[in-house]
Amino acid sequence: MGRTARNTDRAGTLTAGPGPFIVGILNVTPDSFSDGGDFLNPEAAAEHAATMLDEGADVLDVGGESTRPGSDPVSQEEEIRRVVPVLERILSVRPEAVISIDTYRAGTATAAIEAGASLVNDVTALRGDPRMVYVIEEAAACQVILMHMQGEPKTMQREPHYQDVVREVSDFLAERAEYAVAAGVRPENIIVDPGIGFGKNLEHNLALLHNLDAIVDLGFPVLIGASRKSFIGRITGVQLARDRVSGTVATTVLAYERGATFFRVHDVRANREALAVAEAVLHAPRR
Ligand code: HH2
Repeated sequence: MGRTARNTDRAGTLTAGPGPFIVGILNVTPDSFSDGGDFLNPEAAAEHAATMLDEGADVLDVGGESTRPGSDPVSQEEEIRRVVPVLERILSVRPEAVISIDTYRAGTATAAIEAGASLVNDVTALRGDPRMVYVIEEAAACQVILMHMQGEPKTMQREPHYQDVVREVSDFLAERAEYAVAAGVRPENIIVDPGIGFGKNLEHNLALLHNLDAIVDLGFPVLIGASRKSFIGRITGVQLARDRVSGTVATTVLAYERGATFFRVHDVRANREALAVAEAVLHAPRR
């Protein structure tokens, strides 16, 4: 059996359990906001991947283009050149790894699926490349993360504006999920994400986290990607992104209590431990 088939079989059962699932971030980029340049070479990337798996990551999200505010896009060729050797390397040493590809380009997703990825993390929610929905639909067991973003990375933080951020984000995600299903994507393969920090100011991020039930009520598993983001620095005063672990853990626990089940994080161990404690408390009997 080929690697794709094996991984997609496993991906099909990934969300069958209740979670929570930790998605470890692996940025193969020179310019990501907190770990840019750390894992550009496939060996260093595979080593970090193995550490995250050992610390309890359920999925590894591999990205070859930074989407931080103000970032510039790279070409599809460059993106593929960055991520495919890393996927191959990880799967050669850890064949059990479940890998997500963080891309909005159909060509990159196809190359990554061929190399063994079984999830596609699309920050444009299938708007970035009209062929993407068919890539997902054809790889029948491939899961897709549909994320909300207002604007595009280059300019999205200039003046994000909403009448009602919670309603607008949940309506958008409902519409994108409907679009995917109409094109043949299986509903059970869809994960939705409010896109913390993507065209949102502090107040917008807090409103989404506090009212997460509106997104959970859409009926799809919800992913939260708040790890080390600048709104945590705004609240805590912690300047260095890699030092924002405690603030990140607070978002993980609160979002889990509100029904999110996927957590895209840099610091796997801290978030895994916090979730274990949160799960234990939430499963204790109530009187
Ligand atoms: N955030 C980032 C990138 N991809 N994908 C989803 N689904 N949700 C997110 O919140 C999300 C995401 C940005 O974080 P990071 O990968 O650490 O940085 P960069 O975009 O600079 O590589």
